[in-house]
Order: sequence, then C-alpha cells, then structure tokens
Amino acid sequence: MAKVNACVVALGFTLLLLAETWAQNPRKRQTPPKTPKAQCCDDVRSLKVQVANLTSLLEEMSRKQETDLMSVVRQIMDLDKQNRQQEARVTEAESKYSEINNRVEIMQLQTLQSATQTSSDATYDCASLYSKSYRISGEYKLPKDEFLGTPELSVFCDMETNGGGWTLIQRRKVGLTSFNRDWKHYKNGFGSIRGDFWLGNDHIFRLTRQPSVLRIEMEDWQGETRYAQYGFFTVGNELNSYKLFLANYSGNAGDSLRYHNNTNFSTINKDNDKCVDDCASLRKGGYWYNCCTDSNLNGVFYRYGQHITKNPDGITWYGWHGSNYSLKKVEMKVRPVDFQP
Ligand SMILES: [Ca+2]
Repeated sequence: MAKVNACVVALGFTLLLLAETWAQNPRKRQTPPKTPKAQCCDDVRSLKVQVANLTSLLEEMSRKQETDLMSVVRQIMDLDKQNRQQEARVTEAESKYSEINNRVEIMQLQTLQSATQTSSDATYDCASLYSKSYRISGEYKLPKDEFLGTPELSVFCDMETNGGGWTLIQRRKVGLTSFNRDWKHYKNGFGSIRGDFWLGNDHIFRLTRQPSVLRIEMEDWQGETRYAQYGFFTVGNELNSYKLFLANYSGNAGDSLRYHNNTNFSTINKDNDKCVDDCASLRKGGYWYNCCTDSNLNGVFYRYGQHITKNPDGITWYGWHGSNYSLKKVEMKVRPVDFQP
C-alpha cells in the first residue's frame, strides 16, 4: 500500500514538473506555425507553377492558331486560284462564243446585203460596210467587183476604234507567221485574217486610191498601248514599187513612219531602199525601207524575254521603245478621209 502511494506521488510530481516546464517554455513544445515569409514563398512558387503552366498552354494555343491560320490562308489561296482559273475559262468561252456569234451575224447580214446590192452601193472596204450598218468587228468578205476589177477579198474590220470603219492591212500578235517573205507574197498578201497577216500591196494600193487615213496601234510587253495616225496615206501601184506617201501625223507613239515617206517597198528579193545595204535582208521583212529604219513593223516577232533584241530586226517603233525593243502587238488599219461615224 505504501508502495502504491509512493508511485502516485511520483506520478503527481512528474506531471507537476511537466506542467511547470511547459509553463516556462510553451513555444518549444508547439508545432511551429509558418512565418508570413514562408507562406508567401509557397504562394509565389505555386503561382509560378501556374504561370508556367498557363504560358505553355498559351504557347500551345498560339502554335495551334498559327497552324490553323496558315491552313486557312492556304485554303483561301487555293480557292482564289481555282476562282481565277474558272474566270479565265469563262472569259475564254465567252470570247469564243461572241466571236462565233459575230461571224454568224456577219454572214447573215452579208447574205441579205448581196441579195439587195446594186452597182451604186458597191462595197469597197470596211467603211462602206459600216455605212450599211455593219457594226460588228470581225472578218468580212468584200465581193468581187467587175467594174473596179477587184477580186473577192477577205478583210478584217475594226468597227469600234475611234468610230470604226477601219480595214486592217496588217496585224502582228500571234508570232507564228514569218514576215520575211518575197515580193510576190507581199504583193498578194499572206497569213491569216484573224491572226497575223499582210493584206497585200495590190489591195492596199486599191484601198488607198481614195484619200485615206492610216492608223497604227501598238502594244508593248507591259500591256501599254500607243498609236500613230496619219491623216494622209497612200501607196503607189506595183510599177511604182508601192511607193509610200504619208502626212499629218497625230498620236502618242511618235512619228516613226515619216522617215519612210517617199520610199519604195523592198523585200528580200527586191532591194528598192535608199541604202548601200540591203535593208530587207538586214531587217528581215518587207517594208518601205529607207536606210534603213525608224520603224520595222514587218520585222521578226520576238517573244517576251527575247523581245529586247541585240539585232535590229524586231518589230520596232523607235519613237516609242527605240531600235531594239520588239513590240507584242501591232495593227495597221485604213479608212477614207471623209468617213463619218
Ligand atoms: Ca540597198
């Protein structure tokens, strides 16, 4: 019994001691609470992690957006390309349709005309067709005329430019027809009336027996256009070597045919120029060569890339592009001076 009592006392004493120790130094015994500084660091760490996560998320999204954007741009470009191809096809079809339509209309009109034609309204040229109310540009057949002694002739009429009524005597635009030809070819004409052609010196002589205007239209490889017009234009007959007479220049291309005024026509097999040289051979065409050129509209057709040629034999008009730039397109056309649109 005394032993138990002693134990209880000892336990009580120990508890007392513990209580006392705790009272003296309570902080040491608690789990230490975190300081504000440590708390803040944890928050910053967690925020940093969150920011890093968000940044990588944003980066991923922006990468995805970029890919999406690129794919959209590609799609738009594809669509645009398809659209343009479609448009080109439609334009081509339309122009073919309108060309066929024009030809049919012209044929119908001409059939009607030839049935009612009398000798007083003979058809000499596109101007006389115009005065008979033909207003469509295209190929026409001028009938044979016993009185004038002219054969049936296919011509191309420009019924739009500057009032219309123009008969084309030359065209360069396709580039597959050689213009380096002999006297006989230039006399009778060659090429295709809807493509590249020379109407023929005999026909040009007949067309310009009435006082005529010559209009020359040109286009360069940049798509720019210029023209030169001569208020007076005529050529002699074959006995006079189709000598050129012209005057009264107007236009914006420069007066590069004046130098050829009063000269005879020359071809590779007939040197009628005013030069020791053989200009037709040097310039590779038939033309009213002087010594030799200030223009060479029947020269060699050079394609884009070769059009600035080292040789002076291209389709040149010195007054616009100088002596070594070969033009993309040329049309020479005539109509009577007294033509009234
Ligand atoms: Ca010569």
